[in-house]
Amino acid sequence: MSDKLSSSARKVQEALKDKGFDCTVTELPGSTRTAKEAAIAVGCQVGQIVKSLIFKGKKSNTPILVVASGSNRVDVRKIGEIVSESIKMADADFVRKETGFAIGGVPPLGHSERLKTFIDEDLYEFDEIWAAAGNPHALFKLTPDELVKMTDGQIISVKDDN
Ligand code: 5CA
Repeated sequence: MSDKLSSSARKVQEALKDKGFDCTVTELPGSTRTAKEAAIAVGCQVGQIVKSLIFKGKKSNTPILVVASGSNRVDVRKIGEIVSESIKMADADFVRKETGFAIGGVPPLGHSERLKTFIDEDLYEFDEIWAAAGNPHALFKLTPDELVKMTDGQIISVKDDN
């Protein structure tokens, strides 16, 4: 029941409901702080975990959300080419400010501001995937199509092949 969720997870559950998604946030006893821990907690492959990573333009400071498969390392050069600016990983304070959530629980929706978003094409290898839901114990299950709809992101290759 959503009234048993902690406030950070409830924020995500409400964002899902407001946007018309029939996804249920679950808070688990074990840690879901990392993609590996999250995969163990729900019994799926690491690749099925959606990492919601915040980057920023080195000059503009524009926040960029990359939702990546848990088994992929993001190649910042690929994203940088598309946005025509070098980007770097954001620090914890920037993540908190731009999303309203702390690292380890950043969800793909429900942020303070709308974020320019890129989606890892490899997530389409799976019928079902799992995303963070506000804190390092909360997840929800969704489909890649739902992820695209809820983020309005662009599907690209983000994987660092090196
Ligand atoms: N709940 C899990 C599974 S959904 C989760 O949020 N995983 S995550 O990968 O999306 O978020 C953790 C990510 O935050 C790490 O992969 C790492 O890229 C990033 N991160 C961890 N520590 C820091 C830090 N100090 N500064 C910036 N980014 C960090």
